[in-house]
Amino acid sequence: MGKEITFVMIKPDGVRRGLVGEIISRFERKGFKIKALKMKWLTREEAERLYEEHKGKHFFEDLIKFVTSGPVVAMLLEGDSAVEVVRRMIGPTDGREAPPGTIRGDFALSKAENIIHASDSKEKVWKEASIFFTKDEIVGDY
Ligand code: FUP
Repeated sequence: MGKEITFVMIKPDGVRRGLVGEIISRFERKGFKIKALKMKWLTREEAERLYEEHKGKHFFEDLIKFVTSGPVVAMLLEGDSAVEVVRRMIGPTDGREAPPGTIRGDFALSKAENIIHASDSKEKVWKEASIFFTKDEIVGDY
């Protein structure tokens, strides 16, 4: 509860399909404040750091290839219970099962290529954010 920051990344499929504006718009309309925003093409090392917890799993290699296949758009969003609320807005991992109204439910038909990533715990937010942002790239209150 209370004011919180979360990390979100629009994956290469979301960028390629021209969904950046649509996705940012959903978060803005919901009431989240953008605290940092950047487009970046991840290196293999950065991608491996982002998905460290999945190292060794059968889908890891494909996941790294996919997430480094084009630029991504990363952002920090601030708002009440941001981690939990944003996770609910993106929906479950598999786009085929994600309910309509969620970002994955509306735009993804795959488990591997599912448009968007968002931190699933407060502990992960700064670990993931530090791959993209330095402290001075996060804006103050406005
Ligand atoms: P999520 O937190 O919903 O992004 O999902 P996970 O952290 O479980 O997985 C991270 C990414 O790995 C997913 F976005 C897509 C990919 N993945 C697969 O390709 N196959 C799987 O079986 C599980 C995950």
